[in-house]
Amino acid sequence: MTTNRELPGSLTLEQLEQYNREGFLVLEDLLDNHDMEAPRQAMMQKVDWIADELHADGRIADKLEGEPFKYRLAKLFAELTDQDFLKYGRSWRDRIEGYYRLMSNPKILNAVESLIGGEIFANPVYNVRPKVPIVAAGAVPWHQDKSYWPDSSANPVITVWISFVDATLENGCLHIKPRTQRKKVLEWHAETYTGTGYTALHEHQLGKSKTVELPVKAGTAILFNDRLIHMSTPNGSDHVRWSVDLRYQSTEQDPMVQHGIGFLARSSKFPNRVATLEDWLAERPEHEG
Ligand SMILES: O=C(O)CCC(=O)C(=O)O
Repeated sequence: MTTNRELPGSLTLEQLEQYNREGFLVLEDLLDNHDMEAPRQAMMQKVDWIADELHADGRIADKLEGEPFKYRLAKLFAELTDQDFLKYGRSWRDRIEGYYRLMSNPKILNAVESLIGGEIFANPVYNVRPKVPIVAAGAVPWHQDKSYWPDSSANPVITVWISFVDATLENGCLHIKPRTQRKKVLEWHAETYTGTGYTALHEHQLGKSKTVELPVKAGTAILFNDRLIHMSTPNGSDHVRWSVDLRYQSTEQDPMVQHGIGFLARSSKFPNRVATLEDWLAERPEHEG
């Protein structure tokens, strides 16, 4: 492994080269249990709220409080429909402390710094994804993320996708098309299969590019940019495929306020302006000191 101490951030030269050539990079075990604890608590808090509501509405008899993280949400909805689930959204973007802790995690920011430098803005588009077996919208069609913000000048936007349980072929891990990050943004359509309006590409637009399946252990991060073509398959398991996809860009770029309020996550030029938890909870993109 070549290490080069002159390089900013935590990635090695080989990792940078792999990212630049293939358009993605897998960082095995980037996060440990300690890093994952606060965001996992945030996910469990939301599941508590959902269980309380379903119980109060008489939809479930048991809130299944003792069920492990991996199973509880799947079991809560086992006798309900995917429409019941989609009431809570196909992915979640709540402002709960654990998500700020995750998005500000230095291990993540160090890796991102290698790609875009040390002035880092956390893009407003971040998703907590509880991919539940019964919900068709858990599977995401082939797409480029850029199709969700075609008019934004922000480039590149880096996705950091992190699994919170082992992501497997059975529970619907990520699949990507290497080297497609250099493609222009392809014409997309809204899929009709899940009814939730994912942007999607037709099979014929994928050309002959090969597919790489990315089963990964919990705590592993997959980095890619917003032109790389990717998808995920349905969850055929008995548990939830929990993951998050976070996004980062350089501070000079369009903050994409039409998608929400992101925040200044790291700055060596203006360290006092980095958003605190309180700023983030109040939807302030920077700390005003
Ligand atoms: O997590 C998934 O299943 C899909 C993620 C995705 O499409 C994304 O991060 O852009």
